[in-house]
Amino acid sequence: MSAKTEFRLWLAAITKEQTMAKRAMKVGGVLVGMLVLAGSLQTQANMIANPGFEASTATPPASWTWDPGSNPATVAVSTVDPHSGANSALITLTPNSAGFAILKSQSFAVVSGTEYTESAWVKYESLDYGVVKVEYFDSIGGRVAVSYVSDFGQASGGASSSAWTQASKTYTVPVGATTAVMSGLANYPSGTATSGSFGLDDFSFAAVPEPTMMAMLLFGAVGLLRRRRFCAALG
Ligand SMILES: [Ca+2]
Repeated sequence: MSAKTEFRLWLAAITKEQTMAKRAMKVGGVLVGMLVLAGSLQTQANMIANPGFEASTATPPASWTWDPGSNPATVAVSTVDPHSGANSALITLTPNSAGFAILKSQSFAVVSGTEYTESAWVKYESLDYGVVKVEYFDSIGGRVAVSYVSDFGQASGGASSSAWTQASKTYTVPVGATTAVMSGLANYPSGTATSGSFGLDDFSFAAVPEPTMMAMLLFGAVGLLRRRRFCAALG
């Protein structure tokens, strides 16, 4: 082989390497873009304001409404053992004959027929009954439906859970609903306890990504990966 031919072959190999590298970078970039888009679909749409009680330590928590009902219950932003970040909300209960204390999110817009994931993290000590729920309202403020995400405490088989537990479910917004409010509600201490508590953190109300969008992203990613492998095999 002449030096000239050798040089030509070497040049061709280098050019091919560069092309492959550029192509891989392009494919990699598109993949990263898709992953970012998929991630944003998952995280962008939490409709709850101040969902993790991180805005401040003011009482009641910023962007939330507190109604102790007929209970001598209190709410505070606690810095002790949050589920995430620095803060959580803590409802403290003392014995009382009846009534519910409730911490409500700001009202937010919903689209009827759309499926959402409703979720929050809770922990509870000496609790008779606590619940995480979402109430749905029509355009003139009439309540259309209530979705009970999960309930806790003695009435549900366990009065205490010092570990954080997630309440989560998917729910399709009923016809006529235009807004919703998510809340944590608790009543009195369990049994003969003189006080009880219901801790809340990381509320989330987010649309479930549409299957078609997720499928498109998945097919795109698989296609690009196959092309990348094919190119690599050629090289
Ligand atoms: Ca938090």
